[in-house]
Amino acid sequence: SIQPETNQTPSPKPLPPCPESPPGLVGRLLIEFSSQMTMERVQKENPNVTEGGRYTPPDCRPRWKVAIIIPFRHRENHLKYWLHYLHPILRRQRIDYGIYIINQLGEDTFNRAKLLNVGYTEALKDAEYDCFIFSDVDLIPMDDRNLYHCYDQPRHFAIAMDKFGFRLPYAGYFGGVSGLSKKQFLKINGFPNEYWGWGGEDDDIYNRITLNGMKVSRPDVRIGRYRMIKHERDKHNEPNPQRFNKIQNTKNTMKKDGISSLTYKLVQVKRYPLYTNISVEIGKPP
Ligand code: UD2
Ligand code: MN
Repeated sequence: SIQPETNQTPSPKPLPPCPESPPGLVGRLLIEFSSQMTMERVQKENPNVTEGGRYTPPDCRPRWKVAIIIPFRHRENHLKYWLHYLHPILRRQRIDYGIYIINQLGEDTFNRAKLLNVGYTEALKDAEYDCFIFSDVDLIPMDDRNLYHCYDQPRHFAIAMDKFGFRLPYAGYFGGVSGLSKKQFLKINGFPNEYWGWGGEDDDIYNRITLNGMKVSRPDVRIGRYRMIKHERDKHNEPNPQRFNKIQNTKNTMKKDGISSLTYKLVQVKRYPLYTNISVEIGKPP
């Protein structure tokens, strides 16, 4: 007969929601950067990550779909450690995630916040993410209870870094690793595009959050600990002398300058086993 068959495949059992505190977390972790790291090794360690650096827990339904966005240029060695440590942590945390490396092409002045805006835009072309975590490539959490998903308020994850004596350097600090839901990100018009070079962009983002009536949420100080891989200041990322002035003006600039005004040239999207690399031209300071 040509009748379509019914009951061919039994529909899969609906998965239970992922637990709020995932079992199998280990707590405090030993993080070091002295052993040799190779991409081959990291790939072997993470066979269940799918192409482009995607993963979804097999045994539960995650509450968030998380794009992890990393601003990048010439930090291949740091990236290996980041992938080595983070993939297993995120898996234990039962996070549904994709890893996006946003690579600034050329040698003009670096622009971290603009790259993060690009990451937000490009990740959404890939999947319906509703949570965005923005991480430096050189920052590794020292505790897997620091859960990489979104919260009721914009989240600051990297609150206790080794380089700051494991304390928050100042109350309005929002650098290193932060996370916003799609809704929170759009509410602040994304991040500024006009901070070229080192510094200030994280303070501008903090201002956007508070000026829009939100407040920053943070983990417990014993859990929000991080190691930063030691490094020199990169070439073409000199401290931005305009940063002190600019962070006084967020209230006036944020409506015009942000995700609404973002322009860039997408050059290449390349999917590697453990991450997606997005290479872009973002221009240079005026
Ligand atoms: C601090 C903040 C960082 C940001 C920055 C000021 C910490 C731990 N982090 O980082 O979030 O606010 O100050 O802009 O305090 N990068 C490259 N290639 C480059 C330059 C930068 O990949 O040539 C990326 C990379 O992901 C790096 C990040 O940008 O981790 C921040 O730059 P940094 O590590 O040089 O600055 P740092 O450690 O002072
Ligand atoms: Mn750094």
